[in-house]
Amino acid sequence: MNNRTSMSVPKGASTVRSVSRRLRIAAAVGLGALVAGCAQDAPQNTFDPAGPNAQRIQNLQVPVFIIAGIVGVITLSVIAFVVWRYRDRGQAIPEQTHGKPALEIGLTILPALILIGVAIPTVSTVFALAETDDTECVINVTGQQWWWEVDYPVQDGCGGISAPIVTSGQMVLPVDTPVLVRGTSRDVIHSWWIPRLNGKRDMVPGRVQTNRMQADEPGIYAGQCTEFCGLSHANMRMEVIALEADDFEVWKANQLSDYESPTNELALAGESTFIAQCSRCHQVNGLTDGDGDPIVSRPDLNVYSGAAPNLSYLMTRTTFAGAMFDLLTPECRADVWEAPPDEFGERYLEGVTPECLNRVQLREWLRNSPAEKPMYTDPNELAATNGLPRGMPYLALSEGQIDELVAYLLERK
Ligand code: HEC
Ligand SMILES: [Cu+2]
Repeated sequence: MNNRTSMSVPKGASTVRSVSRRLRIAAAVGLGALVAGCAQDAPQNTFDPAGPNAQRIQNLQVPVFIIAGIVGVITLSVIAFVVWRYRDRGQAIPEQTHGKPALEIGLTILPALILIGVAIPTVSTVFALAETDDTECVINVTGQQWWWEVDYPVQDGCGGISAPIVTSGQMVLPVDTPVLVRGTSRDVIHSWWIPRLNGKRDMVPGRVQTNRMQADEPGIYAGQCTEFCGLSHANMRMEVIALEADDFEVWKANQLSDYESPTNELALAGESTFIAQCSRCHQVNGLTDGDGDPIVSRPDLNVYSGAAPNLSYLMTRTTFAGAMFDLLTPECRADVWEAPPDEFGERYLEGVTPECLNRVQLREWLRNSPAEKPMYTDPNELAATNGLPRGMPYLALSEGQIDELVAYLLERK
């Protein structure tokens, strides 16, 4: 007994020291994470709204956070005080009592009032966020493992769209315009989330869910799939690109421009290689065969989800493969990301120039895409997907074919 007491003193002291050290480390890490999370240049900062829907969420989450914080601090302080003040010092057990109606009723009514105070703005915000009546433009998104297809149906909205536009990874929209996003999925449940523009919206196979997008300023608004959707879930990203109205007109015109035949020999060889190796999955609008007949891709027969990105204007976007990789070199990418709002449109519309193309990454992708973006944990899984690949398969291309394909793709804008 004596022995144990005398030993427990130094041991207890060192435990207290190491606990307080751990607490200090935890506090430092926590504070660091908080500061990093709130940094203005964090592209997915939900506390930095850039459009009316995100602003509504902000107007709700800040007061709720403060109320919850105050309640939390009071509750924890009272607990700490009681634990310390009435700790066991060998005193007699106090007289046991039962029931204190005033306190019980009071402590029921008070939290109920607080919850009602939080519920009223919460419910009204939920309804306000679901509002899409004022939208002026329709853009569809379809999730699949592991990228988003974005398409623009023919409409008078968005300044008028005369033929369907299909792209991937980046949703381009006019600034200051409320846009109706209609979303669904071709395989499993995904979730569309652009934190600076709006809350999350699950995209469910067989359903169409809506989300209102509106950006106050030109620029890039990053997001990522937020519903676990399989192996490469973490690599399923997306970006909303907001452009001034006149820049948006230029973008639209580019997306509907006629097919341009390759301008040099390498790219011409690339066209044939593309037809032989890629066109069964990837559409390039306006591409024709020897007889002048249009070449129509059949991803429905060749990919499990039934779709592959449209590559007609690949070089008008700045990322690829579910916005996982940059089509731009780091310097050129920084140029676009850091452009001030009034210069952003011009930079973005330049697209990918030969000097700016991230050749290394694009070549890696063509060399062996499943090695770049994990698509199967086990190749036997192919049996589970009807023998069709999920994502882009390994195609055993030669370095020469890759040279040709890069030259060909570089002109797709
Ligand atoms: C069996 C179908 C299939 C074939 C054949 C195929 N791909 Fe793909 N490819 C895909 C799918 C599916 C994706 C989307 C993968 C992802 O992002 O996870 C993709 C993505 C891409 C992307 C990124 C596009 C974007 O906007 O994100 C490029 C570039 C590409 N493929 C080029 C090629 C080229 C060049 C060939 C021919 C050598 C080719 N692919 C052959 C299915 C295919
Ligand atoms: Cu997903």
